[in-house]
Amino acid sequence: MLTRREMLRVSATAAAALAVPRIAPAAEAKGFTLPKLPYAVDALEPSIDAETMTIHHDKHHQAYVDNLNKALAGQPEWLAKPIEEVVANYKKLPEAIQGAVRNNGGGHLNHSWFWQMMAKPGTGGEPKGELLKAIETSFGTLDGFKKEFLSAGLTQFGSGWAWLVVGKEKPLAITKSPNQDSPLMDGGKVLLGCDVWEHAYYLKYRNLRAKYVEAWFAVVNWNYVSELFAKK
Ligand code: MN3
Repeated sequence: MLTRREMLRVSATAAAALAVPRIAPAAEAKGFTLPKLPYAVDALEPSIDAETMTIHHDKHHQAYVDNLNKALAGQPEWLAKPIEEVVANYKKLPEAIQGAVRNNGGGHLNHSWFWQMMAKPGTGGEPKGELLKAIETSFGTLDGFKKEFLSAGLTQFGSGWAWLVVGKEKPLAITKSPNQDSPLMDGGKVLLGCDVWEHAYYLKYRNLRAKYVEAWFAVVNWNYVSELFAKK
């Protein structure tokens, strides 16, 4: 049996809950969330199998998001910033959390780009116009680009990424980075990135990273790369 005082408290709480919908104010930082894939998990087959896509997106990318939110739990103003801003400025954070934000913020940003930089085979278009001109000026031909990009992916020792970025001497340049480091951390402008961590290919390609990157070229979303290039 509830005492009269307890009953009053219970009903007062219930009334308050009814009267005041508990909606968090817009300014309250909720942290980062996992973006939805822009296609079905099997859309990029045969280049990328559905199981790899599912684990890569639902588990690996989710973990970067969760760990980034944990690392920034005491920094609500940082939780409200665009992820690009967090990654570009992580060295302004307290030293104790810089490493976690570098790894997990980089992971969140790189993967958020990566999903959009791919498209169902036959739907991503081909480089044309100004982008094609820039590729030819920088690498001779589209095949020249692919060769150099593949080489960056293969010579990245251990986990990391191969990147196509806006160049300094030529219009475009190819770089690579270890772990989840992002060219944005050094002010680079990213146009295309390929995840060469084993988690991106090992289920299907085992140790054959070259086979994965070659197959990956068939699902590059050149339409998206062109949009980024136009905004560079
Ligand atoms: Mn990955």
